[in-house]
Amino acid sequence: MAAYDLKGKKVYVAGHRGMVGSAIVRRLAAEACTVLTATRAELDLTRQEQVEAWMERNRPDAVFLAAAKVGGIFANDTYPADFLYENMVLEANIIHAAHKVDVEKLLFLGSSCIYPKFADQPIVEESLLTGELEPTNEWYAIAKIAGIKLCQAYRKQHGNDFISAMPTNLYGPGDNFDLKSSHVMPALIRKAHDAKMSGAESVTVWGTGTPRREFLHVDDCAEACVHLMKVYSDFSHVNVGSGSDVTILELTEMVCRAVGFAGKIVHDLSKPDGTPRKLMSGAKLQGLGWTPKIALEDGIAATYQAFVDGNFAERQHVSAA
Ligand code: GFB
Repeated sequence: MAAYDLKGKKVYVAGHRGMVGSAIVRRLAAEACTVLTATRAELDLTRQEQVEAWMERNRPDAVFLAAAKVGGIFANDTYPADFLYENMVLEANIIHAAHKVDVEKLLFLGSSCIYPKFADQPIVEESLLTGELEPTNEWYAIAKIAGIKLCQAYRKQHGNDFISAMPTNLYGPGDNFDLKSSHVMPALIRKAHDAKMSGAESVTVWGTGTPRREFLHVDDCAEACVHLMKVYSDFSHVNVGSGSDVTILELTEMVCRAVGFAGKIVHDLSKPDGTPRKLMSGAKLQGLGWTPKIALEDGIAATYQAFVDGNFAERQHVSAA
């Protein structure tokens, strides 16, 4: 398989303000390429004419499609229309426009929730579309499956070198710490931190704490995406994970240790558990020469530090205004 060289290339990162897109931009600083970005005010990715005009003007050689409407289990379950519509439209706009301006290579980012709720573990890429989806996030999953299929369809019909990567549950700097819309990791960091600061006796965890999740630091994910962009060119999507999972209760205990909160953990059983387990097989990506580097405990400690620094910077900003 011929390697794709990023040297001298114009590389568009769609979604550069998000956690994944910003990590890809950080990682691309080590490559001899020019990174292109556009803010939401400059380019609304849900408007087809704007996307096509921007692509025509800027003519990127390569595209990382990291733009998406994302959220945790509660947001996914509460706003199904937003998650389905916005993701389908923006990925269709970008992929079609990339085809029209002859983008040499495009990497589309999906999610491990594309797989059936009760898929055999660890989940191999071939499990796609072999069973019912998890109801709390089927809308987002359907949009992401459509993205994979678009890349495959443009490869099959037009020969475009469009590939897809399916990351597991990601965390790291730049995450969303809003308790209603966030994923579990930033939510637990915020809750444990607030409990420590206020001297509260307990933190509340949604659901039973028994679901298992696989977590990957976003810098590892960015590294994997750049690696795939360089070495992979084929029809199938590729899983991007850490290779091991923990229960939500174990995760809560790890976060509490990192934050320094020693109180009780209580459960809010009115909130959903979601899928019982989604540990992906990383065999395909390993076979392509990539393994993750950041251990979960180290990643949590670094993310907590970034959260504290961000909170501090925000307070300084407010008091200076
Ligand atoms: O991270 P999370 O929202 O996403 O939730 P999913 C993971 C697990 O953590 C669920 C539990 O069992 C939650 O009930 N949990 C415990 C919490 N406490 C909390 C909390 O305070 N906040 C949150 N958010 N969860 C999402 C999908 O599924 O994962 C998306 O909805 C996407 O489509 C993303 O695939 C990666 O892993 O359940």
